[in-house]
Amino acid sequence: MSTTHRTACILCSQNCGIHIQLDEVGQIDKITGDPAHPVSEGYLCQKATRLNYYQQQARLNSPLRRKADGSFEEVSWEVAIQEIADQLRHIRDTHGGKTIGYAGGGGQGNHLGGIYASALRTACQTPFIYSALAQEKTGNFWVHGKLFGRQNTNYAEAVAEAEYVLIIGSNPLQSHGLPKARPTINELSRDPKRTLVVIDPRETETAKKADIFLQVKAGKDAYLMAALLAVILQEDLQDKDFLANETVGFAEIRPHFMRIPISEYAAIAGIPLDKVQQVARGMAAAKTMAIRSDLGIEQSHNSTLNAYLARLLFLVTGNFGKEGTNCLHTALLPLIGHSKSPEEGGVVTPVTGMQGIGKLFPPNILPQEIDSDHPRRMRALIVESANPLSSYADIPAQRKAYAKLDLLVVIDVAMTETAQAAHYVLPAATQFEKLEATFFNLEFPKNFFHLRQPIWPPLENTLPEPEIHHRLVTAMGELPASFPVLAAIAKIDRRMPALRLLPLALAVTFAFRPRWKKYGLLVLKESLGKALPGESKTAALVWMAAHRYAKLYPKEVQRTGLNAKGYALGEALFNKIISSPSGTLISIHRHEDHANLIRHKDRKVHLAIPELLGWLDKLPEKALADADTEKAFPFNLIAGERRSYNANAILRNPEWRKVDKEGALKINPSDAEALGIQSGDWVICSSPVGSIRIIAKVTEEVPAGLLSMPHGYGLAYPGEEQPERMGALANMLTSSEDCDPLAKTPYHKQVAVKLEPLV
Ligand SMILES: Nc1nc2c(c(=O)[nH]1)N[C@H]1C(S)=C(S)[C@@H](COP(=O)(O)OP(=O)(O)OC[C@H]3O[C@@H](n4cnc5c(=O)[nH]c(N)nc54)[C@H](O)[C@@H]3O)O[C@H]1N2
Ligand SMILES: Nc1nc2c(c(=O)[nH]1)N[C@H]1C(S)=C(S)[C@@H](COP(=O)(O)OP(=O)(O)OC[C@H]3O[C@@H](n4cnc5c(=O)[nH]c(N)nc54)[C@H](O)[C@@H]3O)O[C@H]1N2
Ligand code: SF4
Ligand SMILES: [Mo]
Repeated sequence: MSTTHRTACILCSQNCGIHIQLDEVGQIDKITGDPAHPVSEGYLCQKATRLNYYQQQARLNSPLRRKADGSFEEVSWEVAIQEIADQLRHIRDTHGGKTIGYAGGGGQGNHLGGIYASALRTACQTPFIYSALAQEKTGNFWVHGKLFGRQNTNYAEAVAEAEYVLIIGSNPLQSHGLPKARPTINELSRDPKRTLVVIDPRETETAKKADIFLQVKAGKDAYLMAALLAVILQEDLQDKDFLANETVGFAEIRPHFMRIPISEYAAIAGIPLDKVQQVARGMAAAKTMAIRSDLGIEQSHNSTLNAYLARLLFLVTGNFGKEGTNCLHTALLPLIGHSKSPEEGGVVTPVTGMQGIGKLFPPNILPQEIDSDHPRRMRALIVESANPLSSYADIPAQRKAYAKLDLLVVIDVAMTETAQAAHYVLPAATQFEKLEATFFNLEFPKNFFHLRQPIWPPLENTLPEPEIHHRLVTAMGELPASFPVLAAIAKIDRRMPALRLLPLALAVTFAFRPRWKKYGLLVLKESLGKALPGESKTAALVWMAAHRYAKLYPKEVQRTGLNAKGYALGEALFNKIISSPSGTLISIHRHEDHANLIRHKDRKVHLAIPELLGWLDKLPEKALADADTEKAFPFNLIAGERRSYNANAILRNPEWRKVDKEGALKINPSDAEALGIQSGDWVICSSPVGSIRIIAKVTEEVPAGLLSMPHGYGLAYPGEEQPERMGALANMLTSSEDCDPLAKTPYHKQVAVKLEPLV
């Protein structure tokens, strides 16, 4: 008999709700959109229908240990866990916890494991989480800390409602990044009363839908955004009421824009002056405006400054906190934290002295943190649900550095490039074999959460990550494996939650065993978790999060239809979540309360960021410096475009791709002609770091001098004999040092390369 299961797509942060239909033998028959999902409402893109290539891929199914000759041998879980735990304890006790690093923690569909990993990090005494987010969003987070008071404030963009929409450095028709991206953009494009402006150096699918397309010179967005702001302020078009009532610091920022030579900056950005004026005036005049930005300005020159300027554009025009604009949102559990600056006593890394942003550290400094003579260089690295040797910058430098680690542990579902370099590889259950969720619930005014039940049991000899972390912590001697008394109390507690027996029992336990308190999440998993129905043990975390959220936002939670108060509201929210297989609303906010989400004490936006205003003032000098360095490697490569058939490094079997199997390098016809290259030719693309072989596609989509290759290609797969069918790894070309001075986010969108035909 066939069965249908409700879950979510795990290939991008939208996590669209899906139905997976299984045939009689339990294999995937059909994948369709789930109309009951509160945000995606049945929407799907072409990638989701290929999820069988995730669940049915060549899997890891035994812990592996590296032998002296470099090959791997299978070992039991007991042996692997004890040996890893002993080594971690030894490194911690000999060199200090700060010589241990943790990388990854969750991709596009799985965040529970990474949160349970906090217990392992506590046992290791390390504050160092290296994350993919710290190679894209940390510049934004730093700016949010200054503007809104905390680095873990974030905003939703009302692209579906706004009258005027500016998309800068993003291609939602391919990458999504907003709910139901394709119909949303198509509707906006068709509506004569609304305006879509796209800023991109490439004529993308989204740019083709734009009313106004500003084909900016790659890496020059800071000049363009500064010019847009300068037009608004020099023509006195700013929203004076909003600035007076809801912000502070406008008088400080204004002079920096009043002196900007608009036509010069427009010329540097490659945009005619009248277009700059048209867009600036259009934004100022629009009743509502939303701005959506992404990697095109984050993994790009002036990254952190870009983040600031993009936000100032909606702030000075008063498009913040109102319907149809950019609005802060809440989160069931924030994905990130807030790091103190080094001056305030915030932790910095031993070798490079890098500060945390949002409690995260940037992958770009990893090679230097490891490959060093510093006594507190990194000696152990635990990689979970990430593949640094494909997705972090500068694979050659990383490879060299990882060889110097005393311990590299990889927790993954597949034999990745990073796993191949590890001392131990631990096989995880897939995201459809365990309870899972993401904290990509980033919406306003209505926010939601989707807890997904497993469809299959874990493949034999694999484990869900929370179990792996618990076993490691236990083997390190930090915590028992189980808590029978608490588990018994939890059973009663679930029958009569109003008595609050479990919180009381936990408080008493931690009073007698203070050491256990810092592992509270694991204790909760083994007590409350065991009393939850089905395979929901790790929902203990969601229980905690639901109580926290209901306490912080009681009215907003009640508006979703829950008639309870205080502790009972937390219970009601938790029950709503675990009994909603398609996901459910967790809050309904009101725009009139929006200012409460600003974390500065005065509930105002603090516009002035002196560090970035200083950076803005120096842009003219930077333009001159850039002009000198563009000779030896004459092309500018966009190293990591989102296309129809790439999904980060999640799907490894190249068969999953229906088109663009080799992951072509796009090149303008004039450049192709000058080099004697035609579509389908193989070329060598080199940077100062390394070189790749890649197939060329001649297209007007990129202007002369610009090249574009996809992200997520070049992954090894068992049985795949022809390496060219897998495409090329973009990060063979990127340098770990080519990054933003403040956030250390890589310049993946501006990699200087040269090209030669392959003969
Ligand atoms: N199909 C697919 N979708 C995905 C993913 C995937 O792997 N595949 N990954 C997901 C993830 S993790 C992320 S972070 C998002 C990223 O989503 P996006 O940021 O939208 O995707 P990208 O294609 O990397 O880059 C966006 C755009 O930046 C443009 N760009 C390049 N250089 C510049 C520049 O100098 N200035 C400006 N203004 N634009 C520039 C590129 O031409 C491109 O159109 O996508 C998510 N969605
Ligand atoms: N040059 C260049 N580099 C880039 C980018 C670019 O545009 N250009 N984009 C960057 C961006 S925005 C991002 S987000 C990163 C993404 O890069 P990563 O953070 O490395 O994440 P993924 O590519 O999603 O890889 C996820 C890994 O998780 C594994 N996995 C899947 N399910 C599970 C599971 O349930 N448990 C465990 N333990 N493992 C699992 C997969 O097999 C895969 O190896 O890449 C970045 N790298
Ligand atoms: S890849 Fe497509 S179907 Fe999957 S979550 Fe993203 S937008 Fe939805
Ligand atoms: Mo990303």
